[in-house]
Amino acid sequence: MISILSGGVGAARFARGMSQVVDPEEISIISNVGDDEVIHGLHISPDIDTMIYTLAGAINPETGWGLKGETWHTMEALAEYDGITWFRLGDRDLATHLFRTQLLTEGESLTEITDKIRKRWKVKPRILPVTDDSLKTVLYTIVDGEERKLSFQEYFVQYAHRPTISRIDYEHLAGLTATTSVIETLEAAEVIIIAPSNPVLSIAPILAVPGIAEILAKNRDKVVAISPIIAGEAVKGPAAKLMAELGLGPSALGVANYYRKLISAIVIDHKDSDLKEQIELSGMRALETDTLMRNAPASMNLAASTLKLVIRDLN
Ligand code: FO1
Repeated sequence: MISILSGGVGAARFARGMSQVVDPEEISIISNVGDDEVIHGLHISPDIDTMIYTLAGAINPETGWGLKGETWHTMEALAEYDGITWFRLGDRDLATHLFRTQLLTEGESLTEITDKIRKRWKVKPRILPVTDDSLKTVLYTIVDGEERKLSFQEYFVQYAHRPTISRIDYEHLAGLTATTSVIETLEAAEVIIIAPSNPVLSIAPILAVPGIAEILAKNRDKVVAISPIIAGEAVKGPAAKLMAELGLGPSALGVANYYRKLISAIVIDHKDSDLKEQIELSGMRALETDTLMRNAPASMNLAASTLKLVIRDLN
């Protein structure tokens, strides 16, 4: 059984590769929900939807989010009202948000609803939101000498991750719990993989949920991460910029150090071979491979190499 701690686009491409190298029913994806947002009264779960659409082969390949062949009539009509259109919801994608919101209103949990959405798209790996409670990532920036709080999607989409970030926090942590399915799944996992997602934006909210980091630390020999940073740059999004702003070191070494207490091994790109020795001196094994998932075979290769690394460690 393989568990993958996941953010959005990078994690989804990796999970697609993994589901081609092992039985997809052996895979459980533990999804970040810190990016979730309510817009137009609709509950949007971007990381869950990106994962489901990617595994279903329905993702828009250009953006990495939303559906391919999507139409935008609703957004066009909304623009006529001067409504909120900076967060673009495609016509067919809207059905997912309407469905999720309706069932949440009727009292179903995000875990139950995610499973229904997964089945509608005939996706085999289980997709588990890390919590059914509300968990919100918020980012702080300084504007005119004053701290200003941004929601995740305001930072990421509305301001195109341009603001300099001084700190990141998670709202509603008090009293929040991981779901029983997540705890049981992680406890039973033979291998736990931290996907090549943004460590501070996508993985940190999962690790902030009480109990999760403890399970990883306890099973450190089974936990491996894949660096989303190659040669000091993020493949997509602001991972390198944010890690630099937060003083964490925008490199595969920075990623390894960030996860040090939780992982026994890390997969890095060939381009970062000069960092291998330093990572290994910090007490982790490092495997060099091609980590850029430019197409489906590249995702499969990365998944296979990652598995080999942990399985060799376990034997
Ligand atoms: N990302 C954008 O850059 N612009 C958008 O308008 C946008 C809309 C959107 C709608 C539904 C959805 O599931 C995801 C969407 N994303 C959009 C992507 C998303 O907000 C981020 O990529 C993730 O939250 C980061 O993991």
